[in-house]
Amino acid sequence: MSTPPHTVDAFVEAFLRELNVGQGVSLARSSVNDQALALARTVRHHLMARWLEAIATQRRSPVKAVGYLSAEYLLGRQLDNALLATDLLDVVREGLAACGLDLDTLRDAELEPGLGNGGLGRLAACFVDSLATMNVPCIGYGIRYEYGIFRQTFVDGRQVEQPDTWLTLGSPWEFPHPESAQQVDFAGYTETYVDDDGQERCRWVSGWHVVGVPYNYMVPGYRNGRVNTLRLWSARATKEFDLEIFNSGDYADAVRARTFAENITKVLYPEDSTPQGKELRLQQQYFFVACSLADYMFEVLPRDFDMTRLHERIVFQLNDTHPVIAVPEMMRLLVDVRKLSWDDAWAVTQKCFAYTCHTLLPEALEVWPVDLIGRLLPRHLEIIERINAEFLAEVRERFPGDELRVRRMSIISDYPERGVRMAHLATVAATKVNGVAALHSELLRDKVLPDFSEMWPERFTNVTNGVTPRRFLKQANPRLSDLVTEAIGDGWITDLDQLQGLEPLADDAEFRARFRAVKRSNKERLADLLRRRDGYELPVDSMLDVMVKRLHEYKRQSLKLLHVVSVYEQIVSGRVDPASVVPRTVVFGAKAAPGYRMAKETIHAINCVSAVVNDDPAVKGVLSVVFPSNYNVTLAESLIPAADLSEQISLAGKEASGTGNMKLALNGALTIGTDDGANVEIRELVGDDNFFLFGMLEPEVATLAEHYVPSRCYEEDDDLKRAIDLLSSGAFAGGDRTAFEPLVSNLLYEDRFMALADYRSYVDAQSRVDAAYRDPDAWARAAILNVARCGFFSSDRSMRDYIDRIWHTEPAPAGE
Ligand code: B1H
Repeated sequence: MSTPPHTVDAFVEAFLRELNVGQGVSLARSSVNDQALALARTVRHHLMARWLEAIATQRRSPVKAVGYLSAEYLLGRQLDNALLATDLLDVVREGLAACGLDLDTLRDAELEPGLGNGGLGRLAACFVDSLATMNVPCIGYGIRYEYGIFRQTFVDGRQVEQPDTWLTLGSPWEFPHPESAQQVDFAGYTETYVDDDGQERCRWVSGWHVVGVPYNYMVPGYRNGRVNTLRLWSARATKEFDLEIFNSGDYADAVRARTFAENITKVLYPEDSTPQGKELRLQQQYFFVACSLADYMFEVLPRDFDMTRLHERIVFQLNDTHPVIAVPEMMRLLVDVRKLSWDDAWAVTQKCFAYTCHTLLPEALEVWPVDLIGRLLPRHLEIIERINAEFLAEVRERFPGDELRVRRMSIISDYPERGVRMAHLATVAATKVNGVAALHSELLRDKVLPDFSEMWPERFTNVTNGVTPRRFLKQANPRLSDLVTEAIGDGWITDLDQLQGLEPLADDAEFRARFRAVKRSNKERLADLLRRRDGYELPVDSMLDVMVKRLHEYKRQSLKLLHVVSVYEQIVSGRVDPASVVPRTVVFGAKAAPGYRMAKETIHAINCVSAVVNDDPAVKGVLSVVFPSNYNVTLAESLIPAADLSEQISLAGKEASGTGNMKLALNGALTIGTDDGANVEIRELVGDDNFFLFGMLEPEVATLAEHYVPSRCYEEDDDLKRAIDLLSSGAFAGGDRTAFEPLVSNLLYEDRFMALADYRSYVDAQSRVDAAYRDPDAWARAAILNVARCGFFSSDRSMRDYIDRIWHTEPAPAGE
């Protein structure tokens, strides 16, 4: 198969054929959806030949591959990415115009696959993009959720979740392969038996099973001809279920059984950082890793492959603890199925896994009840118990007589109930354990897993996160990309350090003027979108102050809200002359987990404040607050390029890394931020003068935590008191004084993430922001330096670090 020619005529011909033959409609009678599907299919043809080639080469060649195991991939729209990778943008725009069609309209018809919650899922998408661009063989394994992250709507300012029906009109980017389905067992019991050569062995007699059908997605590298694969699994009822329907008197019951099986991949858990002990979630986790390991070990590798050499062909990266059940699953496959000895199997398994931790919040470390694992995966529980027994024997040998340490380190905890600590299991099994930013990796070593890092210091490492410059600069910000390319050439697209070449231009007045014009036109583009999408009037002349991320108390959207209320209060009370205020538009974008009460209260408060502020003539032209609903990758691509100020204000020591912080800085926003996560590295690189630092440092946080009384901050700071009093006064809730009671009480009497303690420092830093923004030219200079100095945050660099420090893989021979 060959790649179609890169001409407008060839495109038009292929597009019309797809429309007529693929969709079965004429151009004249086709709907936008018909056209969008036909367009996608036409574009994907350009990647097809390369894809087949990459798959064939990988089967033939012995190059070690990366198996990225992730419960989430937040991919964003596929069409733009494919146009970029194939360099077809101009051809397609022109070809469609010749057919009387508009590319942007068709683009907007695509619903993004929202198969992730936030940063962790988007990181996985950036990583597979980078690996393809770097020509490194990788299979991304995950789950094809029928409903991805919920669609957020606001009703009376409150979040209401709607199902994300991204598949209803069909997804042209996926390729189902039912012939490669895998069976996945659950429940039942284990028994010993004597096999043919007289050996006593164990086997698992399962209670029920489902099949996993893989759906392949193309992961194109940037104009390098490589296409890797993302393989997402979908659960189906097995033939036995069908037979049951046939035989059963109770048809409805049998159909229910089918639904039960297919429920496994029905919906993404809309949780972020607070996993709940949901059985279905454990089923999802096991389902996808069981499919993935069997797929790689028994389908991708030759049938007779010597499994003692498995680590020469694959390394599985565990994206947080969600796929960690893969560890006992690999042991089961090697010992029970392939009949390796336990010791040989463990030696290989330990070389095949590496583990990335993404959190510092203790409640986000998954612990599965032993009872649940025993019921759902009885053989895996036995395997975990044996791994633990051998591990604890090693601990006792290293630290004789230290039974407290043994209890702290045990994979199985006793309290509050018997549970399997998945982070411990991962750490015991992994060749390497990494955090996602320098500070996070340090805290991970010293505070989260100190006993483990003492025992195995060489096992711990850091890989600072990164973001793909293709999607988040080249594609999302075409105007800035063009300006950069005109100045330094286009090598930055695959070698982001080249942005350093912009440094001298920060001192070039003409370049600064052009940079400012780009920012402004990005704001205009955003204003157009928000007008159509949410009915907001975005003042394009004001500072665009952006806080976009999942809603979580540790991220402290409430602190940002207190700042907004303070500014508003000072103007309406007459203490500050509006003419002296730097005009600002504050943009929030955030989804709250549906069961997260305080997060939802915060959303409600932001919307209520927004409604009053935007309607008050006293602050017109000076302060406005916009909160477009349903923040997702697509919206991020319009918002980030328009931002002036990036809010990264988590309590120090709580945000593992952050990646929005990188995207915003790379697009020329200045950061106001705490000394947390990757902010630390951003500040080091861009320089103190080009970053607004505030707030306690992590050690201060740890000290204050011992005696923190938030209400004292309220009593002692007059501006804070006025802001909180105004919030409680009913002024933003039609006179209802109880409207924000849960939020306000939480801040005054609990404030686990110390928003009030950092308030003074934060508003002072905001005054420095205002002062800096008054000099637009100096601001532009600082913004350009942010762009020039953020090359480090390319996910290509992250991948290089994983390769050097963890995977030890190589790029595939090109075009073999
Ligand atoms: C991150 C998660 C997460 N850390 C549980 N942990 C989830 C945990 O559905 N769940 O149960 C979902 C997500 N997500 C984020 O990962 C960190 O908070 C960010 O700081 C980090 O940048 C990102 C990528 O490393």
